[in-house]
Order: sequence, then structure tokens, then C-alpha cells
Amino acid sequence: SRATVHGYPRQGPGRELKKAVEGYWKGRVAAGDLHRTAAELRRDNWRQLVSAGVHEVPTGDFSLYDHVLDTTVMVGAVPERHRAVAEPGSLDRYFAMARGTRDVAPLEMTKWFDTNYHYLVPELGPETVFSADSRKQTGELAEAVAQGHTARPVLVGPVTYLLLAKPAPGAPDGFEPLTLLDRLLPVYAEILTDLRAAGAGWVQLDEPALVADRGPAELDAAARAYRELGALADRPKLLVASYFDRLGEALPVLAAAPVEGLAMDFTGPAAANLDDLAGVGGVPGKRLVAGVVDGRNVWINDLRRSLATLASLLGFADRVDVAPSCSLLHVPLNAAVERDIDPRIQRWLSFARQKAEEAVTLAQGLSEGTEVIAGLLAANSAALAARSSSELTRDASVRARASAVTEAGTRRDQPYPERAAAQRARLGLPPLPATTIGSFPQTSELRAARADLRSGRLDGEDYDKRIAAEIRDVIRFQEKAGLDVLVHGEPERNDMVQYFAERLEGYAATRHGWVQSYGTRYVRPPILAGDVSRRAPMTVEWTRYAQEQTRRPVKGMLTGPVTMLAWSFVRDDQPQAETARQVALALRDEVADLEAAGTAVIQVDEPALRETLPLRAAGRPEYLRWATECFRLATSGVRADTQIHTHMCYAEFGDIVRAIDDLDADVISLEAARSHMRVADELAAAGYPREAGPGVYDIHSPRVPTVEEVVSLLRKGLVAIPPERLWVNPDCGLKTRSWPEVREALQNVVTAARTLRAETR
Ligand code: THG
Ligand code: ZN
Repeated sequence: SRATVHGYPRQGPGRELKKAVEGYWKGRVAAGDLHRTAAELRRDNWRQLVSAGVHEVPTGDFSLYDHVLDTTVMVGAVPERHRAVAEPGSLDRYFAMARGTRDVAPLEMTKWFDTNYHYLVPELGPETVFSADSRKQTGELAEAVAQGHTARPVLVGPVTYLLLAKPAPGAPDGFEPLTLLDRLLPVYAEILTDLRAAGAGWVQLDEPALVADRGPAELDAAARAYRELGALADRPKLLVASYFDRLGEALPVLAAAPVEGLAMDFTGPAAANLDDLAGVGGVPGKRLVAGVVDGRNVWINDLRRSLATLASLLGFADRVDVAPSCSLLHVPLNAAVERDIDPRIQRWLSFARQKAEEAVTLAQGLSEGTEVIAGLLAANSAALAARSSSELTRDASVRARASAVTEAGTRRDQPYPERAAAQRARLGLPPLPATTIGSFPQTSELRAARADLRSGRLDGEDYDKRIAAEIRDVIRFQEKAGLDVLVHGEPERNDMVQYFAERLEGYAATRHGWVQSYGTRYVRPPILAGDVSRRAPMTVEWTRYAQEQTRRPVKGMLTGPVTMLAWSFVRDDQPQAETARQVALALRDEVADLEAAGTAVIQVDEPALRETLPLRAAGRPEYLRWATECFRLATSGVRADTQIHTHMCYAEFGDIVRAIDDLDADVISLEAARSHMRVADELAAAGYPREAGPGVYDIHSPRVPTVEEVVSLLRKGLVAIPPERLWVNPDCGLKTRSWPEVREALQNVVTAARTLRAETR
């Protein structure tokens, strides 16, 4: 048994890759220097893995921007509009697909399964002609081989690639990219042949799309793909990898395929793979790469438990190797450099580097016996015991309070019609009330002030003065623009999750724990390590200050419990529902304090509610039950005349309209500008009884909408939702936009609202 990994963080210990790529965009870094930096990062990663004892290193998992985009280049599926930008194979063409240019739009970006990584969505149509370009893959393999490593190229598999794609603009209605499989397979065959010629013994084909619910056509495609690739004459051995959940109905398909190995996830819900493997009689004759180390969370492995899992897998395959469950792209690089974290907590943490070491330890224990790893096992048991008995993780009063929560305690006292009447009387808003989602532009001055505060160049008092001045400006602007419900603009918040995590007990923050979100953008997810409670009010002072500047209502702005979990690393020693409930209770106190301070409108954002939906339908009802319950727990403690708002980004709401209704928020704002108000129809069709603000300004684009465009969107909205229940607002927060755009756009939004108010009167 040996250790391997499916992929490794790309950015480097000091985010060297971000600096090099952004430097290239600005013309400050030459293409050659960018490639040199990238090659050095790969070399360091392989060296690190090999010196940890990893036997076979991955290649081709590295990317200057995104590995799905790399796959699009590899199979020659570059959209027509990007071909015109620069020559084939050039960096400029590659980055044009990633970011667009002045003249052409980039590829769309979306979440990689249920992780927080975003990939660039391939655009495929009946006209797509694939052609093989294996240069990146063979080049990186050659590098690793030249450095003396045994390497295994990692590719996005053909079925997953097609299932992740969307129909190209102009493709006929209902076009399914999967129908292109027969055209794509010869291209994969050519690439496999090239990799064999370049010295690959094994090639890994990642097929995580097969862990979702898949129908007969998709399973048949998988069977065909691997029958055809398996039948190639001169090819490397094939390892088909799956992760993020159980293979389920795809397991028999892959078990029967003429490939030499399977990689499977045995962590979390995917632990069901163990019984499923027994059910199909194992994969005799194949190599099994067992993902027993959780590749997407930050906790040390329970080595003894993993060894037990591995031992029971031994009979199911020809050979069992050990790996993290998925690419280590989803965790930070190295827990050892985190010097600011409480050392007691740091002992429980395992980032990419440590996870590779854990896989090595397990492989060694499995093949040579546990005696040879006795010291490591003892240290591991001690750390696990310290964690499970630590007072840092358990707060009796938090637990007592959480276990006393009843279903009735998550319900508002009054039915919606009564609340609506009380809120109407208190707020006195016009029909089609205009508001914004919460944040206003985060200017470079604000960011610089925050950096100065951290470094000590600015003291707390001066920093607060800057924030206060910004809030005054933002309020004044909104009054002048004619908005009806104002916001304070969130100038004091670095990030909508981090800001609260820093103020809540139970959360730990990293200093260097960067994880790629998309392209050159990274986040540092906070770590939920212990029971959560609120030390003191978190938002009341600035909200009160903002309200003092105006007679119009100012919204209190909070991040909801589900998003507070989704954008953090969560504890794995209790159900997520339990952790969410603790966060919800802390927020409930904040909501109560805001209400007591006179806040009439409180918004609790849940942008992550939709994206955290389990990959398989079987897990969804239970998830939606606790997710909506926790939202209600946070928001139901208010009086009838306090109006609760929520906000969600991303346009696909069809599958969660029921859940949206279950939140029982008085008002919901949603992304809609790009989907032409379709969400308004969806809400109306589902009988949604409360108020809604489908966005009329696409804040992801620098384009300022005209009054006429907004009027036309609102008319569409009014077909589905009456004027007393239709709000007028942008799609999302304004923090990534510039002030000139925001000024003009909001003015147009308000003018449009007034135009229609005059008509409906
Ligand atoms: N907050 C958190 N997670 C998120 C988002 C968020 N996940 C989903 C989505 N929004 C991701 N979007 C972004 C957008 C911008 C950046 C990161 C993720 C970004 N990062 C800075 C960078 O890499 O330069 C670093 C920011 C920092 O200094 O903290 O710009 O809104 N939690
Ligand atoms: Zn949003």
C-alpha cells in the first residue's frame, strides 16, 4: 500500500501564483517569468509531497486559473468569440476565456459541486469540434519525470467534463452536451496515447459528476466512455476517481469497466461506499485508491479509524492505496505556519501538507503493520482525546440553550397577514419600495484604512472616524437618490462571514490559510472549532449610528447561520445542524438587540442556502429542514412590526422555492436581472405569499442599466407580483462596484420605481 494525492494547492506559501498572474495581467510580469514561477511552484509541491513519503505525485492538476478551463483548452473547445482574441495556445486567449476582454464576455463561472471553488463553465453546442492539445499535460508530466518523480497525470474525465458544460449560445433548445461524448472520446484517446508516450504509467480521470443522482443515459455514457478508452491499444493504466459522495448506481458501472483502478471517497456521507463495495463483490483485480483522509476539511484524521476502514477494504481489491478523499485544493497549504491560533486548537488541525503526511502514515501502517507507526498513532490518539474533552469545544450553557429549542420557538408569534399590516403601519412605505442589498463600494481608501489599523499605523479611534464619515456619506447619498429603506453600507466589514467569525466565540481565524475561490481570488475561511456564542453585540453600534443620520428606516444587516457554516471550515465532531443551531441562537440575540435599538427592518442574508444543497436528492429534505429551521430560529424572536428580510444570490431557485417559503421572511431579495425576472414567475407560480425583490440591476457587470430597462424588468415583475408586494433593488451587494456606476445605476432604479408608482396609483 502506498500514499498518493489527487491534487495539491497551487498558490504557493505566499500566494506567489496570484502575484505572478495578476502581475502578468498588469503587464508587469513577462510570460516567461509567469511560466517560471508556475514551474517552481510545481517543483516545490512535488518535492514536498515526495519528501513526506508520497509515492506517486499528481501532475496536470496545477493551473494558472482553473483546471476545467485547462480541460477546455486540452480538448480544443475554445468558443468562437475567444478564438479571435489571440493565437491558439496563448496566455492571452486563455485569460480572455477566464476574464473576458473589453469586447468579449468570459466563460460563465459556477461552483465546483458543493465546494467553494468556482470553475469556468464549458460552452458546447452541436457545432463544437474537439481537437486534442495535450501540451500542458505532457509538459508537466515531463517536468516531474525529469525531477525524478513517479507521476500520475490527473485529468477531468470526459463524462464529468460534458456534464459540467452548458449549451453554447445559439445551441438549440434542450441541447445536451453529453450527446457530444462520441466526438469527445477520440480526443481523450489521443491524449492518453500522448501521455503514454511521455512515460505515464497511470493516468487519473476525475469523474466526480458520477456521485450525483444519475439516470440511465448518464450511466450508459460512463459505461461507453470507459469501455472505449479501456479498449485503446497503447495506453497508460486508468484510474477513475470519484469524490464528494458515494458512487451509488455508478459503482457497478465503473466496477465492470475495463479500467485498472478506482479512487473512491470514504469520508462523511461517502463512507457508504464501503458497504456498496461489499455489495458489488469488490473490484477484484483493480487498484483501489481509498480516500480516507477528509480532503475538504481541516481536522486531523482519526488514524485508527481509518486503518480499520482500510483493513476492511483490503479484501475488495487487488491493491489498496491511501489518499485524501479529493484534491487538497480545498484546504489551506500548511497548518504548521499558523502561529496565532490557540496552540491547543492548532494541534487538531491538518492542512494539505499534513493530510499528505497522514496518507503516508496510513499507507505505512497498512502495509508494514501498526507497530511501525506506533508513535504517530499514540500522538494522534492523544490529540483526538484532547479535542473531544476540551473545554474549548464545549460550553454547557450554549448546549443547554440549544437543546431547549422547540419547533414552536422557531416560529413568529403572528401569522404573516397580521405582521404585514403592522409593518405597513409602522414603515409607511410606498408601493414598489426601493432599497439595496447591503454593501456599498469597498473603496481602496477603506481597504487601506483597515490595513493601517491592523499594522498599527492608524489607531482605533481614527479608524472609527473614517467608518463614521463613510456611513454618513452613504446615508446622505441614499436619501438624495430617493431610496426608501436605507443601509449603512458595511464599510466596517472585510467580509460578510469573517466579520462575524471574528466576533463570535467558537471560531478561530487563520493568518495564512488561503483557499482558492476562483482564478486569482482567495478566501481565508474561518474555522468553527467550538461551541458558538456571542461575546457582545456585533453590529448594533454602527446600525444605530446610521439610523441617527436619517428619518428613513435603516436595515440591520446580518449573515445567516447557513452561510456562516458554508463559508467556514465546520467542526466534524457534531452534526452540522447542531453547529448551525448555535450560530442561529447567537444571531437571534443580535436580532433582538437590533430591534431593541429601534431597528425596524433586519436583513439576514443566506446566499449559501442554495449552494450547500446536498449533491444527492436523498440528503436534501433533511438539509433543508435544519437550514430553514435555523434561519427561523435566528429571526423569529421579533415583534410583528419588525420586518425580516433575507437575500440570496445565484439564479436557480426552482428547486428550493418551498424552502424559501419555509424561511417565513417578510421580504426576500433575489438575483434576477440576468434571468429577466423569471424568478418572479417562479415565486408566483409556487404561491409565494409574501414580499419579494427580484433584482433589477446586474451588479456583476460594469454596465449601468437605463431607466427604460429597469421599467421593463419591473413590468415583468408586476405581472407576477402586485405592487404592494414587489420591492425594487439590485441583484446583490454593491461592494465590488465603483461609486460612479453605483450612483448612476441607483438613480435610474429609483426613477424607474417612481415611474411605475405613478402608473399604479
Ligand atoms: N465571502 C466568503 N466566501 C465567499 C464569498 C464571500 N464565497 C463565495 C463568493 N463570495 C466568492 N467570491 C469572492 C470574491 C472576491 C474575493 C474572494 C472570493 C477576493 N479575495 C481577495 C483576494 O484574493 O485578493 C482577498 C480578500 C481578503 O483580503 O480577505 O477578492 O463574499 N467568505
Ligand atoms: Zn447576493
